[in-house]
Parts: sequence; structure tokens; C-alpha cells
Amino acid sequence: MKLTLAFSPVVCSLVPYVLLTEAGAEFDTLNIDMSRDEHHSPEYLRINPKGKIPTLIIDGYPLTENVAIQIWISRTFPQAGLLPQDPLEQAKAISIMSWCAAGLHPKITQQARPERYCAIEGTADSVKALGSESLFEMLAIADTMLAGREWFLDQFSCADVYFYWIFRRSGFLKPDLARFTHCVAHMQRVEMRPSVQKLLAFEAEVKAQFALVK
Ligand SMILES: N[C@@H](CCC(=O)N[C@@H](CS)C(=O)NCC(=O)O)C(=O)O
Repeated sequence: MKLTLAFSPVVCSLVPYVLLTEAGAEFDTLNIDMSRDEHHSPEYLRINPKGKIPTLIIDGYPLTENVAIQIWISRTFPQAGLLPQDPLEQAKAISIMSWCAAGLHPKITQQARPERYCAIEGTADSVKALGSESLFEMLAIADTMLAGREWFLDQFSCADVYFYWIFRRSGFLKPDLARFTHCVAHMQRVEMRPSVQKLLAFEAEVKAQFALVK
């Protein structure tokens, strides 16, 4: 099986990169420099007409949407135990992944790209403030979910990796996250995993390559 992950530093392609690594899958990456708008190039739009990262190309088929990619990886490499087998436990993991995709992620985008939410001049700060208020409300819920626990579920799962990305990305935009102590401890635990260490090293390498071509 040939696997290619469309990857860009900092963004949510981190999640499938870590999961494929956890699974011991062989894969390569198609590195996309979003600062040069490569995700809107004709070549990339032929792969993913939505112009979004990530895409996982599986034997030539471009699978899009992070939650679908995560479920595919988990089911294809069941020995990695990335999704629980028990139907309710599995649904709990998918519930958290869906919340990351549909609840939390759009609030991050609202801060990074306020112009997409309101075109009226002078409103960017207000759009960002509303986005961060709502993001903080959701992070407070996640903090309660993680209180006294190592992972969201009884075992490490996809949900931990997706939420790790959300929390890390939120920190880049608004570094005042120290009050979410359980989320901070969770982030530190996730970062101790060899798969995440590999991702961090790879991300730094790709960032350096992109800086060289600028
Ligand atoms: N619904 C998609 C959203 C993916 C997404 O928004 N990715 C961001 C990076 S984190 C992106 O490609 N942004 C480019 C853009 O919106 O122009 C998914 O869950 O995979």
C-alpha cells in the first residue's frame, strides 16, 4: 500500500502524521508551503479541490477530512490501538474528534483568519475576541474532562492527538493558556511520545526547507 500525506508545518496535518507514526505505517509526505499558497495551486487542487490540508493519498485515492483520515488509519492498523474496540468507547473517541473538527477548530480559524468571518472594515479585533472567548469556554470543558486522567479515554487514542493539536495551535495564537492546567499536563504527556518527537523534528526540518526557498 502506498501512502502519501499532504503535510504542512503547524497545521492539523500533524494529527495523521503522528497517528501513521504510532501505527508504524510506511508513508511519505507531500510538503505544502501554505505561506506561498501552495494549497491553492492547480496541482494541489487536483488532489483536494477543497484546498485544505491534510489529504491522505491511499494507493492514489485522496482521502480528505481529518476525522475520516484518523478513523481510516485506526481501522487499517488495529494493532496500534488508536481507537477502542468497544462500540461505546469508540463512539466516545469519535465524539471528541468531531468536537475538535466542528467545534474547536473553527474557533482557531476565526482568530487566525477573522476576515473570513466578517468583511466589515475595523471588525477584525471583535471577531477575534469573540472567537477566543468561545474557544476558552470549550477549553474549560476539555480541562474538566481531563481532570484526574492521563488520556481522554482509558487508553491513549486518536482523540488525544487531535486535541493536542488544537491546544498547541491555540497557544500559538493566544499564549495565555496556563490556567487550563489539565490540558497543559496532557500536552506535556502527548509530547513525550516518540511519535510526537518525530513529528516535531520533521516539522522543524520542513520549516527550514521552506525558509531556504523563500
Ligand atoms: N474540514 C477539514 C478542515 C481542514 C482545514 O481547515 N485545514 C486547514 C489547516 S489546519 C487548512 O487547510 N486551511 C487552509 C485554508 O483554509 O485556506 C478537515 O477537518 O480536514
